[in-house]
Amino acid sequence: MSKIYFASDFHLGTPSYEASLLREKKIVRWLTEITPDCDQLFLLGDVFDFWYEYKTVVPKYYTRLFGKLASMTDAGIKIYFFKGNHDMWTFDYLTKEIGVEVVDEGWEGELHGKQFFVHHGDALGKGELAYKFIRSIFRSQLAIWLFHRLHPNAGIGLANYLSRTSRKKNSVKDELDIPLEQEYQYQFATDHSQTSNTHFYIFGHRHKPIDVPIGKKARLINLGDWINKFTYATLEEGNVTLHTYND
Ligand SMILES: [Mn+2]
Repeated sequence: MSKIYFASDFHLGTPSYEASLLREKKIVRWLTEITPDCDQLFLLGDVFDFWYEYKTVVPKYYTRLFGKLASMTDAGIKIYFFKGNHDMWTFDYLTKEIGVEVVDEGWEGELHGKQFFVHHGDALGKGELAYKFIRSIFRSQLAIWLFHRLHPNAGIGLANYLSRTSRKKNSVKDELDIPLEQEYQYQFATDHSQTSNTHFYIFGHRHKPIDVPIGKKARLINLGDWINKFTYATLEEGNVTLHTYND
């Protein structure tokens, strides 16, 4: 029986080259294990702690992950690669070389007869106006054009610095044990479900594994992360469940 898999927030590249490489190998072991029954794979963003591709240059890391993902797409597995806030500068390299479909914002559609709303999970809903403003600048053609002008050693150095700063800020937020009703992803799904027939809201970004009902017929799932939680979700026979990978 084929399954659909969801995972998010690997943040490869952090906190150090060595630690990231160990996690990358673990991710690849997981991908090898799921390949026999994996029909589609949704990677919900922040796969990389930083990603940027120049016209002729990409960061010189992640060969194991790329090789594994390429062999999966070669075998006919559909892979969606969502842009997170750490790897929004994903252009056509991953599509061309690895064969994944890059998703710019969110994905809505039917899977196994159920309606899905899938998103990295940042910049949803009404709040976070300052963040949304910065996000739109970073995603602008002008920012991309300017970054393209920098030598990769300078550009990637700067970006790694910015990425680290952003993660420190976010990881403080992660630790906050705020009540569910105050989680903006929960608020967003609750509002959204009033006027839609969505069954499953699947998000990453918060690094906080969550599986809760939204109203009477929907559920919100946050995928957690692969920094220290190693959590992922599966869709099997119309039902989504959260799992932890232990190897
Ligand atoms: Mn994120």
